[in-house]
Amino acid sequence: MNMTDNVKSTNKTSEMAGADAANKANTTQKTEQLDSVRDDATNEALTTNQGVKIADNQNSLRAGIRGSTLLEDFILREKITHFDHERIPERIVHARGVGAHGYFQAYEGNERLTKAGFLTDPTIQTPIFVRFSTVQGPRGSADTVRDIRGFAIKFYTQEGNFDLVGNNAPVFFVQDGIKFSDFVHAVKPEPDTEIPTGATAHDTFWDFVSLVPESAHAVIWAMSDRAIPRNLRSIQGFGVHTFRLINAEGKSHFVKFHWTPKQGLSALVWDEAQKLAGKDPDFHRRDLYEAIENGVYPEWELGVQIVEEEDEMNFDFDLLDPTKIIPEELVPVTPIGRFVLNRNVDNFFAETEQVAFCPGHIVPGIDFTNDPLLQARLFSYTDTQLSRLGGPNFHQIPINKPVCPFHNNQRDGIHQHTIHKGQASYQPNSIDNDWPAETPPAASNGGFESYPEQISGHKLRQRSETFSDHFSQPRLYYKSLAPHEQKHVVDAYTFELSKVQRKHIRERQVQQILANIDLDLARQVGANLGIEVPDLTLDYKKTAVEKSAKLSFLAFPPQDIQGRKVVVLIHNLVKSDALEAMKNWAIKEGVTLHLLAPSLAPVKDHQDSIITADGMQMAEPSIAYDAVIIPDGDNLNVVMQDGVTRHYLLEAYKHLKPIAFLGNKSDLLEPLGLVPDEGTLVGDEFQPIAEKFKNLIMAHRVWSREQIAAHIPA
Ligand code: HDE
Repeated sequence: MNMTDNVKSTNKTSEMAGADAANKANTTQKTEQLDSVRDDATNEALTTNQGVKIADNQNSLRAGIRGSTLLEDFILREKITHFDHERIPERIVHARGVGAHGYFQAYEGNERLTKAGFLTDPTIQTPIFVRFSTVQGPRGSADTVRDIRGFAIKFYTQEGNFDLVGNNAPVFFVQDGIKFSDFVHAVKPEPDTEIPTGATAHDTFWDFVSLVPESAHAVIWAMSDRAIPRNLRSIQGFGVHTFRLINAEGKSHFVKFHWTPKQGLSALVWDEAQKLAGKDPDFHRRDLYEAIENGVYPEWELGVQIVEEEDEMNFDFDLLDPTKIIPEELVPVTPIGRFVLNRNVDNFFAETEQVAFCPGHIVPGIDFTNDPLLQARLFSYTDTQLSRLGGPNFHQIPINKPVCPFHNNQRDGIHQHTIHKGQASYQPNSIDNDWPAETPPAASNGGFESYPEQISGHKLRQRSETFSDHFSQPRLYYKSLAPHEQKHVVDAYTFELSKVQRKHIRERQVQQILANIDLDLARQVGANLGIEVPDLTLDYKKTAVEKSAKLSFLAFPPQDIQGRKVVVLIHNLVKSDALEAMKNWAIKEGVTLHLLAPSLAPVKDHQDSIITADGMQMAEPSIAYDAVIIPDGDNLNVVMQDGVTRHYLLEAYKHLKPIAFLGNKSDLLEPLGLVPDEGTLVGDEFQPIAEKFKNLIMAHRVWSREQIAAHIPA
């Protein structure tokens, strides 16, 4: 195949990821991908929902050719009635989401912790369904807003469904479920105007959190890079609450669940996040979908922090307090398994929208603790499905159905799918020999038994004194970040609070919350907002850990650059020889390479051969890519007069992306007022700089450029 043919065959899906993906991509034509996969597409008659064949699907039944429509038209009525009810209430929180299927596989040696079969048998691949979400925005809101991400996993185990309904932050905004609806009302769009969509930068949110110091820890996570992830493949997940694992001998350990992406952690820069919200509101869901379609299967390692029961009270915070982490210096994370997402949904509504998670879905070998937030969640999730999915039978919807058998005496109700047979729908019964019968608890495969925790005390509405330190851990978080991450936190508080109309709310947040977290943080934000921070000598509580390595992104570098996206800006007279080397490199590294031209008009290379572009620069902005390559060409100086191309380069530079100039053309930066630096590579050919380029992409951003980039207009 000559070079030009090769380039011609490039399309959006053909340059993809790793050996697997390369094979897959080579055999998958774009046209095939566009083919429908519905199973009734041939030889099936169009019918009503009652199975009646439809003779005319174009015209309603009329009284005369120009007469009124007849109420009798059962086909029209059925069709419209169904359509009228196609939308169901969206989730009150976490409405915007995207899901995918995959599997979980346990590592060896977990028996000492739990008897749960899916966690102890490393030969089983347990099917899972994961749904990622934002919290604040409605179902149609943008993906890249600043928000905590939900990360819910349904494990379809042989002992029943286990739902790990977590977030990408390890702490929550309130300590007690009775405050949840107050928090959500404050964070949601304000009730009088329904503004803002998908944002916390408004008065009611900051009013609430500045009055509720227990929120300080979750808020600082939300003000950090954690809340603007680059994609959903590179976020960590946390179970937040302390749970129990129970082994076959009935011994309990406290655990906190963590899951960490093999891809490493990475974030957008705030300017990118805001622009993407307009230019590609589906940025995260598109990325996840494309990665899975292209065989770049995202993977996480599931781990637990394990605390012996007798150590429960040995920390300077309460294990039951969901606003606290256990620093990994005190209790490291023990890996217990891994999971992979390898299949996209066939139908968004049926799967992603109808999936119903509930922290109360657990299996023998796992149990709850008395965390007052968790206890309230156990009620809320099933309750919310009653209005969202229309009744108590939502477990019969295919995406929610256990894969193991389930039998009981629950009957009827809205949307009952099962035709139950027989007379006895109660227990005990003698008519059916008492079936279905109870299963006593056992070391394995037994019935569920709650951990017999001893409980005593008075009935009261009171929070334990051990829940009262609200500032040590946000301080720990801030102190543990790298300098550039700390700066992003300062910028985020500044941006958000600048949008708050009421001065007293801004002041309260800076003077009473931030000053208690860290005076330096408060002063920086205060200086930006014109708020004085008094010279306080705060009585900082001394804690066992003052800095924790595993809180910064720097602790989670990627192992490779699989699934990253690199753009090549092609143009007329481009020296296309270099494209071959780039293409081979992209396949080897599992990188998506997109050739973008100034327009969709055919591009002719230096040998007058046509190169097919994957898209045009205006429609596929640099914010959607990880790095940029400018190949050489005799027309380059003319191309660089174009506003779109200039902006392309300017933005890529501002957003700290690696840029490679072939033909040693880094002087193209000069007219834009930009200076070459360690993130701008030059070379005659691509091959000699390929390894350096890879390393820059691995580092994700050229952080050393950040100070200079701040002076570039957005
Ligand atoms: Fe949720 N939460 N939540 N939440 N939550 C819901 O359930 C709730 C909390 C989380 O992709 C709702 O089915 C209460 C913590 C995720 O479908 C609702 C409290 C954490 C998702 C609900 C909390 C979460 C939800 C809305 C405090 C992290 C999306 C629709 C007592 C550990 C799941 C639904 C999906 C969804 C209630 C606090 C995570 C209303 C009452 C803490 C990831 O039931």
